[in-house]
Amino acid sequence: MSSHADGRTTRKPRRSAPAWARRAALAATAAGTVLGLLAAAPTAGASSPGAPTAARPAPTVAAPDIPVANVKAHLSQFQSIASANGGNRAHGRPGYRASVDYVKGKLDAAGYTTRLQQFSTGGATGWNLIADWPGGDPNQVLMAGAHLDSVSAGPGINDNGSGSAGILETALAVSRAGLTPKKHLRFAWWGAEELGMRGSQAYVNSLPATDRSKISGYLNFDMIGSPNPGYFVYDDDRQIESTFKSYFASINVPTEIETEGDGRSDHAPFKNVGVPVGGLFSGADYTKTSAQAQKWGGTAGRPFDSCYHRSCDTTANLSDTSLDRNTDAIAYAIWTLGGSGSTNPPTGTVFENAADVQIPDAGAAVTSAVQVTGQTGNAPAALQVGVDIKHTYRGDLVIDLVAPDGTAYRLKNSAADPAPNVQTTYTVDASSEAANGTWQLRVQDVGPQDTGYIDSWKLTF
Ligand code: DTR
Ligand code: CA
Ligand code: ZN
Ligand code: ZN
Repeated sequence: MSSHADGRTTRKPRRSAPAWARRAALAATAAGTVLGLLAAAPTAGASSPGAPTAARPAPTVAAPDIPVANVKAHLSQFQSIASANGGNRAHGRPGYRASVDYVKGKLDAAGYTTRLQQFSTGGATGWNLIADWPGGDPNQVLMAGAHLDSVSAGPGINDNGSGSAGILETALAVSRAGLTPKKHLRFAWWGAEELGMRGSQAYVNSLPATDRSKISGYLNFDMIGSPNPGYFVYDDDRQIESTFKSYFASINVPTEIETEGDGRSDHAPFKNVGVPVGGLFSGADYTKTSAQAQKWGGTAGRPFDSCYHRSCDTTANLSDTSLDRNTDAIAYAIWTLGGSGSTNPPTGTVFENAADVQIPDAGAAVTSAVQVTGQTGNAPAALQVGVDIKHTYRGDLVIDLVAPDGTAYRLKNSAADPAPNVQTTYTVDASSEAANGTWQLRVQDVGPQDTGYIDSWKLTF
């Protein structure tokens, strides 16, 4: 337990080993891609630039078990918001914007770069909330999305508070883990889906073709907590589909292909422009068959969600099991499809500075420089920035890479993240920068209490 001048106290939750261990085995086998946080192992004493060093790959890490209680806490917030705003969270009503503000506040505190995209439809103003996790290859963007609006008839807790809360808690888990995936992660909460996917369509329409082609996959989550649940997997992109199927196979839950889905949720605008899509669905107002009840439990002859688009779509209209399984599947897909960064030591020339630089508590930024020489042309589009900072509360730290011409690239935002140390490798698109010159790592501690120092950092060309 540590305490801070502002009264913050932090206790690191203990992680349940068995579930985590099971997922570690899954991540290492089923998906064929393993996940590693590449912790650059600083070379003792090497401070002269240019001395080639190789980073040792860190052990692979599996996706975390997302606590379903955290997901339900977000749903309770959505319920309270609806209750305080006319009973719904519909497009054009105050409950929708209040829902956006709640989600945005959580993400800003967790170190995401967020933005609101405004659009008009149905005679009212709507907003999409877009949240980028700093780092990762900007040319390979993995997106996860869910519509945040409800129908006007009710609070929309399953449709689609469940998907919205599921990707929110997964995004917060990414922050808690300090994940540095190979791909750039982007999360999105859509407006006006119930009017016909208007928010997600506005987003896709706003994307230049070059940016669309950078989206390696869009994962959609619309209704993932239905009270009489089915476990449906979208069958659009084979890799995404098999990733989700691998997860459910690992927990011995059979799945079916989602056949109703085409065109019926926010993946449609992405699919229509050629982006690989996938997602999960627990069923709406059509009826669960006897065969389905045999494999999934629940009640045959009844709808998967009998409160679909009704006022009874409240926090009482949920299956915790469905919510838990589907949210864990979301995390597994983000960790797996997001990629690990290389688990092999980076090749190329390494420029390192291992001199310790003290970071003043809640004070001015400090810098550590490396002199890059002997390179030709510009820096790479996937420049590897290995960082080793010892600090007792990494959430206090803001970290930038500063190119020789002064251009700053944000590597890490401050966040409510009590874990110690930043020992990871960031990937930066520095292709517009001349390689040779003085590069700097700039670090600022913006939070009271807790101190630390730059132990070492390196650039690999
Ligand atoms: N249109 C969605 C509910 C819905 C119905 N079928 C599917 C299939 C796949 C995803 C979502 C849906 C809504 O009412 O928000
Ligand atoms: Ca869980
Ligand atoms: Zn709906
Ligand atoms: Zn929906």
